[in-house]
Amino acid sequence: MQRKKILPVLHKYRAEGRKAFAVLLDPDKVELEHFPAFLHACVQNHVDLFFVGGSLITTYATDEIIAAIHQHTDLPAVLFPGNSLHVEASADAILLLSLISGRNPEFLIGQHVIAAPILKKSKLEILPTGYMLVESGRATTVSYISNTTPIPRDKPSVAACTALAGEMLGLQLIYMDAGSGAHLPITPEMIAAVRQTVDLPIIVGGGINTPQKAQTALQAGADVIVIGNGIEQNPSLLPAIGALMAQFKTIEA
Ligand code: 1GP
Repeated sequence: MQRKKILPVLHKYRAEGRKAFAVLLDPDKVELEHFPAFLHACVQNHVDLFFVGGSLITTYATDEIIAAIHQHTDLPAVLFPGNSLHVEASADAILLLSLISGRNPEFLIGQHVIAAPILKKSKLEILPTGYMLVESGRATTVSYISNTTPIPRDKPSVAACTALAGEMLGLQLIYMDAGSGAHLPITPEMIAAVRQTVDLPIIVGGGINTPQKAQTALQAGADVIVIGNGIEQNPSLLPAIGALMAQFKTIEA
């Protein structure tokens, strides 16, 4: 994916039956010394875009990470913010996340009001995203920080109705997230239920740490898979997922 508007590219991919691979970069975990080599490996292994951020950031090296992405790749850097402090204008786009699985007004609209004038001044592509947190077998940082209850993992219809409401409200993407480092990824049944209910591109992440789990999510209807922890803990996962993505691109493009 060249540096161009992201939403039209995701729609084009979806129309062509292609899938996208996003690597989540947690600014607290990126080692800048080894980062260029990692970025080159991402380019070689069919990564389409980077998500940068998380619900809690302590190092504030996001600008350096984005600069390195732009220096070493042509891939877009998309902010995955935890709150309005996490806006970084040098990125290409921002997932403007409304936490529609929760009932905390601060993450449905509050932080957005604070960020809106800053975003308006920036050149960031705004990606209005219905963010749905799904129970994953243990408490996650995002659930704790956002003070919201995830959707029970065995309730696909709750997820489907939540995504449908998000689509009706005009959101442009759905992000189904089990949370970073989730023990259990989102079930294919839940992904399929959302896929059958909305036309929007669907991003799926949280706990995808094997090619099989990635394939399951993609075959259930994910348009974009997001992997963070899995690659941090097991570098050989990157080429394994790259090989999987190559299959999807070759077979279905
Ligand atoms: C978390 O979806 C992302 O918000 C990625 O999760 O770190 O578990 O891959 P992992």
